[in-house]
Amino acid sequence: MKLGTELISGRMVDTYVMSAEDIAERIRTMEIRGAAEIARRAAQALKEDVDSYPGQDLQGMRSRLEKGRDALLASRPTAISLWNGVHYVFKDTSKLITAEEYRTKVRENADRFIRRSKNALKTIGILGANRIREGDKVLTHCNSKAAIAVMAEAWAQGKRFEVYATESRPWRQGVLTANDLAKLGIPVTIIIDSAVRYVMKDIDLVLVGADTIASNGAVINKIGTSQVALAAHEARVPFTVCAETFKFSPRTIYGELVKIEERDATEVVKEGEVPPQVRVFNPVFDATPPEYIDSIVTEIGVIPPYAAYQVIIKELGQEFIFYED
Ligand code: RUB
Repeated sequence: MKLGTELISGRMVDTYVMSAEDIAERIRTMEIRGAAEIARRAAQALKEDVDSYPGQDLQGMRSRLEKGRDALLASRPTAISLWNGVHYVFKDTSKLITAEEYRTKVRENADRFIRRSKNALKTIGILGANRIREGDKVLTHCNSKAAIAVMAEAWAQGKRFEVYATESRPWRQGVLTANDLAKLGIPVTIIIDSAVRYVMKDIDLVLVGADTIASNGAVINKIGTSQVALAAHEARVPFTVCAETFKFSPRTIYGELVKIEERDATEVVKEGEVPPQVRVFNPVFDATPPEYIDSIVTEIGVIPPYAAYQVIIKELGQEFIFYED
């Protein structure tokens, strides 16, 4: 959609809705969702913005990208993968002096981030599949592509098992999960979120994804995950998280608390369904403490949650944290 015209490099140029801002809006409204997917789409959007920027004005190019970056970062506050992805795109760009160098670097960074993230998903599938045994009953919560990759790989290897998928109110991502699994031929049963403890006695393994993993090993994922973990702990069912290393949060090393997104009341109750004095609280994610987590399947191996700090330092690195050198 054309927005108007703008003076760029001394000439009037038609301007269009910035693709990064457009993608940010689609992320905010959850048209694009899932922690890894939003990060990859954000990186792709920044690459497209730098590609479509007309002219060779480095300052203008930087400002355009930074505007897109800010919109993307503001779109959903909890998933650190989004933050890691966006910052990865700007890695080593601050000292570049020509627009072409900047464009090339942004492109390379974005491509590398997307490639690494997609490869990580495949490796997680292969490593995680070892955790599923013939005849297992697996329970999953929400819709995690990483958890689904594990189940898909185990199924492709010929293991036969079945899955319980929680509905995951209010967005009902469990319906997406059930569809994804059904397409692969995996038997799946949807349960409402409050049925988790009731079915847990029959479950052999819990597999969930993550939006953020803190330096102390706590896993932040879809609201209700910590209740699933508690029920699994009580029933001595291994609770396994499937997450690429871009889900680990360098920011938590500096003591920062993970911001839990709260969304609109109308996602929980329809307008007019309750009188105006009734408050609705709609937190979207929660934190599962490391003591309830058996292991985290990453692309660099299956690790205990307590290894989170080492993963952050080794994989994401100090210089990455301070990308603005
Ligand atoms: C999705 C959710 C997923 C994680 C991991 O929440 O909590 O479990 O994002 O997903 P929402 P993936 O629907 O609010 O984005 O493994 O696909 O990255």
